[in-house]
Amino acid sequence: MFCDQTILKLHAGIGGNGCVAFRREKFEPRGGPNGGDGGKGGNILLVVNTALNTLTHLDTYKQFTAEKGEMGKGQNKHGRNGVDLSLEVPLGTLVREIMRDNEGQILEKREIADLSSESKTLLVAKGGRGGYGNAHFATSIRQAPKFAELGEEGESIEVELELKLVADIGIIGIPSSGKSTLISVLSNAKPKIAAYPFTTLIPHLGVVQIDKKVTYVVADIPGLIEGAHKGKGLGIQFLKHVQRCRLLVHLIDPTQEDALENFHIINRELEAFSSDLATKKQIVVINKSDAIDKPAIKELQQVLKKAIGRKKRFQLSSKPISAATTEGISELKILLFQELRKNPQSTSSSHQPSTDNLQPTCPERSRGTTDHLTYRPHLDNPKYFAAEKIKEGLYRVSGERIEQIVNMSNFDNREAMMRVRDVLKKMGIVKELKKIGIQDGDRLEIGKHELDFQSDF
Ligand SMILES: Nc1nc2c(ncn2[C@@H]2O[C@H](COP(=O)(O)OP(=O)(O)OP(=O)(O)O)[C@@H](O)[C@H]2O)c(=O)[nH]1
Ligand SMILES: [Mg+2]
Repeated sequence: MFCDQTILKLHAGIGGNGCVAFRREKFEPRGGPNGGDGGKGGNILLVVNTALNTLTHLDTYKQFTAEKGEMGKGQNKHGRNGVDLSLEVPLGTLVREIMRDNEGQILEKREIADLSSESKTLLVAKGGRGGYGNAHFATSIRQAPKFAELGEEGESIEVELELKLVADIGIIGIPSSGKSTLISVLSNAKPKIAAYPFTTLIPHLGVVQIDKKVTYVVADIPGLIEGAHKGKGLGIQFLKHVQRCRLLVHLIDPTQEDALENFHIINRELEAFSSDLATKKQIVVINKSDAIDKPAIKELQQVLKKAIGRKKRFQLSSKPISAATTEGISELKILLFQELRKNPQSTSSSHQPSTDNLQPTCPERSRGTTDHLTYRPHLDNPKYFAAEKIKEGLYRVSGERIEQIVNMSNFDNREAMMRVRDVLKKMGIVKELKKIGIQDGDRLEIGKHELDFQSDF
């Protein structure tokens, strides 16, 4: 089954709790704290695998959770980090974050990455930090802390993945014209080939090697028939993928009854689907030259030439090919390469083979290098916080660092609570809250907790 769109819920791993422990040695019965830190929760990564051409393998599951971090141990032993979960996606996968309202209705979809280059990895959900063990909190005043931090929850995100095949060239033509045979001799792709129409049910991508460094990608676009744009056959679901190609190869099957009418049918379908497709350059190539005699081929060439007339976007290849015997294939490889050089930019803006499009599409919310993109929902200055009055008696403080500390604190532990108060004071949050009018006994929301405000904070 071909799936080019899916929605997934991703939960990165929770961090391991920090440990509360004290040194117990023979001659040192009241040794210092030595509880180790918890391990980090596993991240979730989206990793491009160029051998894939569908999202079906992810669509079956819908939910993914990365491994949690292990708890810290005594003797300052760090808990093991959770293993990262790598989800493989095909080249050309668009990633959008989905925001929902309280009723679960989709409010907004925000594009966060376009995985259109090989060796792309997107860190889409970051694992939680491991909690500090009590050894971390020892100070000259607090020599024996009896608390440790809890592990931080991993990020959760709902994403929509949409596959837009990234091929430089799309091979089109009516069923059984030899598209799969052609891609199998041009490139490393090995699609199924057979003498009946609709043998190929999903597009196949293949890399054509010109020399060691120069390659281009071709895609076999199956299922185009009359009425495809109205949903007939398989064609409609693949036409959008053709939009990203820079060039089309239109294969003509001279053994079928009305080769010219078939040529028109395919073009009408493209035009009916989108005006963008109707302007894409087409190299028209007669296939199966081995199956028909030379005069008949010449005659067909004349007919096609006449039909094309002066329309510049069509170019009839002077050399017919035989995908079966490979006659004319090396010349076609070179011709296509030269044509691609003449059309460096895709007519649809989404695919550029340079590294320029490796930058995240939402830069203010993402960090990235050309090799490894990171999507981080909060990129605030960690020390930044905002204090606001929600209504009489209820205030809220938000900010990455303070929320992290509160969420990782064990509210059942008095000492842990005292540390939270210390941090609130040190970060200037208490002062700010007083400025905006907070009173003793008012409720204060921070992260996932609510606490009572006291002026001796
Ligand atoms: N004689 C001859 N037969 C060919 C040639 N190319 C393909 N064929 C045959 O034509 C039939 C259809 O070939 P495919 O490559 O499966 O055609 P397709 O366009 O991918 O067909 P669909 O996937 O069904 O759309 C097969 O039996 C092939 O062996 C050729 O150059 N010469
Ligand atoms: Mg095929």
